[in-house]
Parts: sequence; C-alpha cells; structure tokens
Amino acid sequence: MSKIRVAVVFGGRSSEHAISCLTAGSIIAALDTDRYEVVPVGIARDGRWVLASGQRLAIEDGHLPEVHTDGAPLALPFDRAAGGLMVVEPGEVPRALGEVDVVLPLLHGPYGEDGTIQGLLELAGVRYVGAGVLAGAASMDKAFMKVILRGAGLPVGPYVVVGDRRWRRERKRVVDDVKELGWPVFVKPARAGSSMGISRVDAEPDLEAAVEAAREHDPKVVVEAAVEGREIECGVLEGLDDGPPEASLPAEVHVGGGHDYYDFEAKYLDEGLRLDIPPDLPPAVVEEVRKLSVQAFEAVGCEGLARVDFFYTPDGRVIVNEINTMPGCTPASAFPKMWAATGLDYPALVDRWIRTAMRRPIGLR
Ligand code: G1L
Repeated sequence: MSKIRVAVVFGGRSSEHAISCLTAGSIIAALDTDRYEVVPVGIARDGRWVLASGQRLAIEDGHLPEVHTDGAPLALPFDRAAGGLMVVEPGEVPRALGEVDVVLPLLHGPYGEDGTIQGLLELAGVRYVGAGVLAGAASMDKAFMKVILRGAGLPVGPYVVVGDRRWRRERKRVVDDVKELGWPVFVKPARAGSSMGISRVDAEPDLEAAVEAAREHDPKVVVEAAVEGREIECGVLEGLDDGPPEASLPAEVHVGGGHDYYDFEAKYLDEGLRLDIPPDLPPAVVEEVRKLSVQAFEAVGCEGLARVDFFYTPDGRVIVNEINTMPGCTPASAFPKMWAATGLDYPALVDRWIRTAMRRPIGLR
C-alpha cells in the first residue's frame, strides 16, 4: 500500500509564526511514518513559500522543526539565502501542493484560518484538514460569527459592531450604543486571530483609545459586554462514518500567573494557564456545553475540528463566547488535552483529522 502524502503547511505571515512551527513539529512527530509521507511546507515571515521536501527534517522535543541543508541545521524562520530549499513563487503553489494527498494548514489569523488558503486549496483540487472557506472566514470574523451563532438560536452575549465608517462619521452614536452594554466591555479587532489589540474598558473615557488600538489590527471592531463567569472550553471533531460531530469532555480554564485574561502567552505558552478536565460542574451543565458545542460546529458549517469557548455564569447560564476552527494544538494545548481525557491521544487525533479530510470530495459539493 502506498503511503498517503501529507503536506504540513506552517510558519506564515502572522504574529503566531513561531507557534505554528512548534505545532508543525509536534504533528510531524506524531504522524505514523509507516502510513504517511510528510512533506513540510514552510511559509517564511516575508510570505515566501519554501518546500523542504527531500530534505531531512529534524525535530527536537519542544523545539522548532529544523530543516537540514547539507548537514547544517537551518532553523525556521527560513533563511533567505539558504541553499537546498526551493522557494516557490505564489503562482506555483497550487501545482506544488497538487502533488500531495492532503494538506494540514497550520496557519493562524489572516491568510491562514480566514478561508484564504482553503480557497487556494479548493482551486487546486487538494483535500485539507479542518474548516472550509466559509466556516474559516465566518469564524475568523467575530461579528459574522455572532450573527451565525445567534441565528442558530445559540446563547450569545450582548455586543456592538463598530464598522470603520461609523467610527469615523458617527462616533457619538457608537459610544451611545456601547454605553447600553454597561461596563466593563471588551474591545476586540473583528478579525485579528490572536489576542492582539484586545483591551478591557471599565469606563467611557477609555473607550476611544481602546477602539483605536483595536483598529490598528482591523478597521472593523467588536465591543462585547463583559460576561461574568467561569471560562469553559470544549473540543469538537467531525463525526466518523456519517455520524454527527462529537464533543470532548470540556475543560475549565483558570487564568493566573499575572495574565489579565486569556491572552496570547497564557493561551500558547502555557504559563499561567491551568486546565480542569473535566471541570467541577453539575453533569447537566457539562452535557449542555457538549450539546451547544456540536450545535455551534454545525451552525458555522465546520469540518474536521473546532474548539468552542463558553462562559458559565453565576446564575447558571451557559453563553457561547466563540468558535475557533484552528485552536492551539501543541500537545500542551487545551484541545488535545480535552481529547486525551476523552480517550483520543495526540497521534490518534491527528490521524482522525487526516482520515476525515481524506473522505471529503474534491471540487463542488
Ligand atoms: F489542520 C488543522 F487540524 F485543521 C489545524 C490547523 C491549525 C489544527 C490546529 C491549527 N492551529 C494552529 O495552526 C495554531 C493555533 C498553532 C496557529 Cl498557528
């Protein structure tokens, strides 16, 4: 039986380049080399695509993958002047990717989880793991995500969308709308991927600066009423054999160690982040979280995997905060840990992603 060729696309132009490299290293190490042939595809910080196929890939535990050229390790991000690696012109990318059976797009934020690389892969006729174009784009944009979740009848907290034109031309009315939410609020770029540009605002005088800070990342901003509550997350996997999506045991996220809230470092670098799996919650609440997670996955039209984040309020309500189609996925991240507690270890998880992706038809569906 010939091996399935899996391209792992990693790096990229986002602020989470290094996390993506770390994730690629973990995933490549978890792939069963008897069944899969790995083709590492790096995207440098300047956006250039680098095929490292045919090169020996060395992965040291907890380190970024290194691509060896002539025995000399070349750590990512790729060195421009490196010999031995093939730099691919953007127009060549579909052809290069057309030679693999399935792609794992490990790219965060713009040009990664927003549906753009998924569109490229659709046009190239290549199968890939995870959300498609619409689900990727919709869950990248917090405003559209909330419209979809609310439209499906899921419990979503109060929020205000601040579009670019309204902020420039109707600022006073925007501020009045935000005041209706009560204080504090969280101000977020609508489409920034990571936690960058997010701030908490406790009173009106600080709102303008917070919106301007968010606008550095995206001219479209979402202001959310702060929901008081415990932070609960749940992993969802696409079903097998035509079955419904499956939810993992949830986790409660405890943020500490000097992190204000669930910020970039707390999320990925693991310090100041503690997970309780399963959380100390009434069984009925755990079941509600799992049910709402599957509903959110289906509402957005996700495929493969997603992580759904909730608040559990002191008065017993479960509120959907967001859905993430490319959750943190190093072995230390919440998503793999929740699935491990549910009975699927890291290699089994990666294997399942590829199996479900391989079943997808290519082209129009
Ligand atoms: F390919 C999957 F499985 F869909 C996938 C893609 C991306 C899973 C997890 C991620 N996550 C990341 O790439 C990241 C959160 C490390 C961003 Cl760089």
